[in-house]
Amino acid sequence: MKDEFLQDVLAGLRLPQKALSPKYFYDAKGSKYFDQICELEEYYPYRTELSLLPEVARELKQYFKEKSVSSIQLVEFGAGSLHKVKPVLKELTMVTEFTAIDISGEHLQEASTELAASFPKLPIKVAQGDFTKPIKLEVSEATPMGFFPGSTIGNFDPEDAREFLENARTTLGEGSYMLLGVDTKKDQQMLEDAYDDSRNITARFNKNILTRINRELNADFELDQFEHVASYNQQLGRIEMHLRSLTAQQVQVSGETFQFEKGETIHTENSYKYHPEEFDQLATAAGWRRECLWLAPDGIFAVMLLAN
Ligand code: AVJ
Repeated sequence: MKDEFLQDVLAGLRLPQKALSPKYFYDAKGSKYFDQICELEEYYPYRTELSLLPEVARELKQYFKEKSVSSIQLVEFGAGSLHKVKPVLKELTMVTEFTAIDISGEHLQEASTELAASFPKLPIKVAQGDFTKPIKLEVSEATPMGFFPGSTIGNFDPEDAREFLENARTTLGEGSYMLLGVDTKKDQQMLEDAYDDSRNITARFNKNILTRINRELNADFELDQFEHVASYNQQLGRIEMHLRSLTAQQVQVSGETFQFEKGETIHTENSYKYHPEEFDQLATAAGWRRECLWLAPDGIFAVMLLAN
């Protein structure tokens, strides 16, 4: 696991456009920073989706009643703090089991203990694994429904997003459903403010990946020699986060030397934004059909139900 982290980091820093995978943001400290991001006024995706979910879940309950679906196995992909599943479980009473899949075990174990306290009768399982690949679920009579909130799908390039949706369809199987949160295209300033907040929490979140590399991979990044950059790439429909070198400098990682020019960046994250119709095309290409769409006021965030 650690070796994989090292290999990924070395490979990323050898690229002409240096890059690191955003999945490495989430060590204990990074997960805490992300929770703080979710509290920010500027970071609209978290609160907007959270306020949509009770209504979504009430309507889903009606929808499944009409379809005579009486029990649901809910499967959260890339589960972190498990905040989002609570309003769903509260309203969608036909959920008879809950499985959370994620790569980072610690944070999730803690969160699942807390969830169990709120839903003492619900069987809760935690599965550690790569949720982007097909996974073997335990056999169940209940109808599987995937849950992928927070616009986490925005971290994938569209082609990888399609592949993820296809793999999720394999994991969940025939007759399953998928409930997804997708961030939408909107005013550029609003997008950029969400990823470059005035309290600099996102900057700290971004730079924390260097702290983690220093600690875990024997590196010597100097944090104050890099600055946080977040900008909307209109052409590609994505927010890009980078760490920009303020000087010409050298950095050692596990004995290998990396050269930075002044102004050169490490690309740390993409966060794709989709018009709902654009996303429909992606879902269709992955073998799903979109059944329902819930839009937040002014269309600033979308929740969708896909069926298979
Ligand atoms: C967890 C991927 C949904 O892209 O909005 C938040 C991560 N990065 N602020 C996002 C993130 C900077 C977030 N996702």
